[in-house]
Amino acid sequence: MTTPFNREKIVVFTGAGVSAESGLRTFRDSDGLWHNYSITEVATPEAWYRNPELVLDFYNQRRRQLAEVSPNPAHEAIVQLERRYEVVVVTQNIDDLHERAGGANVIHLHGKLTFAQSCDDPELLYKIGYKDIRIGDRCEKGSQLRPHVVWFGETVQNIEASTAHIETADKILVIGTSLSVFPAAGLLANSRHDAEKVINSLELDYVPEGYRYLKGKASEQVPPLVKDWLGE
Ligand code: BV8
Repeated sequence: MTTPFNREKIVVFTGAGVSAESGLRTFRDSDGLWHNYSITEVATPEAWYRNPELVLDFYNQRRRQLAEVSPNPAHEAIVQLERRYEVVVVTQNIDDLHERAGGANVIHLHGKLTFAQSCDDPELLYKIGYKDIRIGDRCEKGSQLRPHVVWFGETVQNIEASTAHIETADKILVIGTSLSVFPAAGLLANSRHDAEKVINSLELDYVPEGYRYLKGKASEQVPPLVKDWLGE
């Protein structure tokens, strides 16, 4: 039962697959990012210390590409849910497509490509949009800037806030993730037993217990589900 003031809550948990049709490569699909680079070369602190130029170039390329792409119908459909529900997007993605689609409440677990971070003080963040980060770009305390991205072996952000939202959600919609990265994927275990759970993906190694599986492309599967949830 919903009233204007205590609308039902939906948590939308997304991974790289929600942005695939916008033209951003996923990680583990056949043409995925990790097939051209190994994680240990570009997405770990050790990679940064070993070869910062390679790491900066990896993220500069992705940031430049992000400037050229747009949200797709899946991102846009998620925003439509805000007409009737309290919607919280918890994303593993570092792109800004949920925000550019108009999402009001987007929580990033693995950082944001459009921000740079001080190497000395991780709290020091600088909005850089789609600009490159170069060796020699420094924070106000004089240390080198790095991508504001959670690398493997680094602490994931916003875990507490995300857990609190998932625990109180009436519906959980998972889109475009292989659920292979932790602790992010483990957050879904906090959902209420009686919450409605739907997962969309092109393919899945396993369908999590209690989830209805919408197999197919996000831009084809998510808009009809949203229309159904909006009673249209
Ligand atoms: C931590 C930012 C410790 C960088 C990312 C062994 C077992 C379990 C865990 C571990 C382990 N060994 C190590 C770990 C921990 C490790 C981990 O999980 N490793 C994995 C690889 C096993 N985790 C960590 O290191 C985390 N930190 O644990 O710290 C710690 C503890 C205490 C104190 C201090 C430290 C940090 C992990 C964060 C890493 N950073 N991203 C960047 O983006 O460059 S992770 C990266 O993978 C992205 O965030 C991405 O989102 C995420 C998950 O991938 P997906 O989004 O799911 O993408 P994927 O390609 O895998 O799947 C795409 C899906 O979409 C597929 O299902 C496909 O079918 C579908 N799809 C494709 N197209 C479409 C589609 N669906 C719909 N429509 C389409 N069109």
